[in-house]
Amino acid sequence: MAGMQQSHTHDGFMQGGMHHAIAKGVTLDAKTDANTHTVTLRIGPMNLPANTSHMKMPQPADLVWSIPLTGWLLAYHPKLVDAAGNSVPGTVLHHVAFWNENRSDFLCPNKEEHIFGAGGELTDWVLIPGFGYRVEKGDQIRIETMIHNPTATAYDKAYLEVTIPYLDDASPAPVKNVYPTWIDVNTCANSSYDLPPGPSKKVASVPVKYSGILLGVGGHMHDYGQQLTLEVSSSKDFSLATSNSENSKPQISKAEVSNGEVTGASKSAVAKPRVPSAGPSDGNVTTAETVKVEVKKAQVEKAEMQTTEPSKTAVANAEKPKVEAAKHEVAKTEGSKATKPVAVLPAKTDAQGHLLEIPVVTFFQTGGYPIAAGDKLTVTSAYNNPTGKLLRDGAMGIVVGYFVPQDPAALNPLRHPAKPAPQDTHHHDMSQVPHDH
Ligand SMILES: [Cu+2]
Repeated sequence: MAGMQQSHTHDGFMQGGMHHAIAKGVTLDAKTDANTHTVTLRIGPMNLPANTSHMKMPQPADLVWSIPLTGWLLAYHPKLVDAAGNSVPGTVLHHVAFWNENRSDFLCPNKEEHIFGAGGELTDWVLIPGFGYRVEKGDQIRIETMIHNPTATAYDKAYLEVTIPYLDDASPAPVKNVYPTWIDVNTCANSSYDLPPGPSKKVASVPVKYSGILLGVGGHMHDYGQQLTLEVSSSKDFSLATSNSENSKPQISKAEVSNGEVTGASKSAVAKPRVPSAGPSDGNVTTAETVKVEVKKAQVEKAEMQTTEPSKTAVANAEKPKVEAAKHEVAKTEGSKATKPVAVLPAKTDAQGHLLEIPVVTFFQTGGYPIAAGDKLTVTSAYNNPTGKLLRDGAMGIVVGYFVPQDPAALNPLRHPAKPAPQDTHHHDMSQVPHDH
């Protein structure tokens, strides 16, 4: 039937290597309201029997949203509802990931650009005034959805709804391009990793090839997640980094966070970045750096998984997660590199360790967190798995940020034609494909 024509399954980076039965009849409905400049995506219906792991749960096939406009997507507001519109708890969403098949990721060019993601925490990606994600009409956005139900309540006909405000090219206010930044403890490979019992930490670094600023970061973890940490290593002999590393003092002191939104005074006292073209109020391009946009394998340094003491700063069961500043500016130095904390994101979980929320920390109020070409971003993912068992593909640790390049054109060459969709009938076991035509 028609629904199957729209869907196809890649070995996506979120669920690559895992083989799930395909849930029947899950479709994507996209409504564009030109008056309110809002797209509403609705994925469903999904049936969620109680106490069912993601491996046992039939999963929606990948769905493709064809972008209906040329302009900018400004924010992503996800929620789960049932057929009657009642709220369904976010914890049944294992994760959802939006990938632009027409662009390569700037940190991991082997991947598609990951434009939006959410898990049980249902992070609400708020609008950042003056910034948006550039899309062109016809861009193919592949949507991977994975569900599970760790609760004792069954949910029938649940829908994932994502509301996306946009501006099109006819809009009077120009918008600066912002790029999703996906810093994964599994580097540029599939995001899932095996979660050992007890406390564990996984660390990885990725080099950045472009100078610019981070406007904010959030994160994605699974159940039993405790904390994500992002650090930047600046090369002292890089002129931009040198000036910044001496001036910027990120102090994210106890911003109150609710529903993923920083509601209190976020005192991220980051020094004004010396990134002339990337500041929100300055559109002049004064420096054009040499940009290499070769789509090569990203050079990624991977750290071994190691079991360690539980992080003292994790406040996994606190009523309100506090975004605490790391106590020192320079955590460590290695050769000419100085490592500085960018953000600490403590996970909020329920009494059983199910993930409820990961905070979002924003820097745009203070001009953004400066990143220089050649810097290295390091992400650390801390878990505490109380089940006593190794959980296969049980964990993810991803810090997701918004990056504004110093040279707005630098990332344009990452655009490319979408790969043709594979024919499902040739690649998949037909027993897992609905035969409802
Ligand atoms: Cu995930």
